[in-house]
Amino acid sequence: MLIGKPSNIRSSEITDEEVYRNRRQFLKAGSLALAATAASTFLPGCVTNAAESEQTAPAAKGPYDTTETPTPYQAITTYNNYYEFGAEYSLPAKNSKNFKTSPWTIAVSGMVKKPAEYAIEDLLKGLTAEDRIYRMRCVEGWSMVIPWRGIPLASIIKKLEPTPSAKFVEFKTILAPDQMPEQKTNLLPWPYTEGLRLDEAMNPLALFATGIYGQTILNQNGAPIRLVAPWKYGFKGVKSIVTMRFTDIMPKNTWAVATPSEYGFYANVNPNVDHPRWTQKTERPIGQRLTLTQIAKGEVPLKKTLMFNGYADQVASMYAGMDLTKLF
Ligand SMILES: Nc1nc2c(c(=O)[nH]1)N[C@H]1C(S)=C(S)[C@@H](COP(=O)(O)O)O[C@H]1N2
Ligand SMILES: [Mo]
Repeated sequence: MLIGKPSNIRSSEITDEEVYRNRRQFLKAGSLALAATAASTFLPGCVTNAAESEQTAPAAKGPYDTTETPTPYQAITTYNNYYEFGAEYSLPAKNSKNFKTSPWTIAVSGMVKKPAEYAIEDLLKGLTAEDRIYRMRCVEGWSMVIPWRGIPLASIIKKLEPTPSAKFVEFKTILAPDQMPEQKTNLLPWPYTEGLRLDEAMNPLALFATGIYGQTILNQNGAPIRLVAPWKYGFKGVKSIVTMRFTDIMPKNTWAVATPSEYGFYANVNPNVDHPRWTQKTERPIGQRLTLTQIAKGEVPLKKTLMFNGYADQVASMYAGMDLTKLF
């Protein structure tokens, strides 16, 4: 998400990414060449390399997994959108280091039979986390492939027993200005708020994620628990959730409140509906390996964005008859 023009941010952000990719390429090329000539020599340069690739990408196994190559763990954990910790992609990893995620409670309220303030352990007790490799697409035009570990949101909601009148569920991020520097400013209306229609929340794709690459989710990615709805733009994925409220009125989500002409409630990934200031037809995968020529020429390969981010088979029926150019 972004307030200014993407071009304002892109140049600096691309530089960081490219410096990183470039360095990896040199490390890799260097270690391979050395390994070929002196196979038994200890290579100090490779230590960093090994540490960086410690998290090996899992292979697609389940029916919901994409077979696309996961984005490197390093990129997933250093290129983040989490405005509470800074409005630049590199800042959340730096500014969220001391964020306290335990003890953690989630307050459940509204049209539900089991409202309570739950310790996260109690809310998740008896439920099984699953590994899912999902494509993720940000409204700003970048994408990642993330191996999540998470609890299907449907199983949490079933346990809470919404009443028949509940049509939506609203989620809020923690309000902790003492720990989240940007919450002391009016960069956005705090706390960050998102919502789903109840049928969307019950869709088997929706997760409450607690891990990435089989590791406990890091603070910059929304620890201890965040929403993942891969057919929607990234901003729906509200992080560090402390409330779930069941309601019959469509929740007012943060970005739709902040910039209603640009962002709506549904936020379904849709290559046919441009953002008022830029296209949604293509996307730029983060962490892709570029050649030095591509870097020099600033040619970043783009991918075609798919309707519902490629999840049409699982989700399109939920929007039958809706005008998605108006309900964006
Ligand atoms: N609380 C909170 N949640 C948030 C955001 C935010 O600024 N604050 N940014 C959103 C946006 S725009 C995106 S693209 C995703 C990015 O998640 P990631 O950094 O784990 O990739 O988080 C979403 N969740
Ligand atoms: Mo985003």
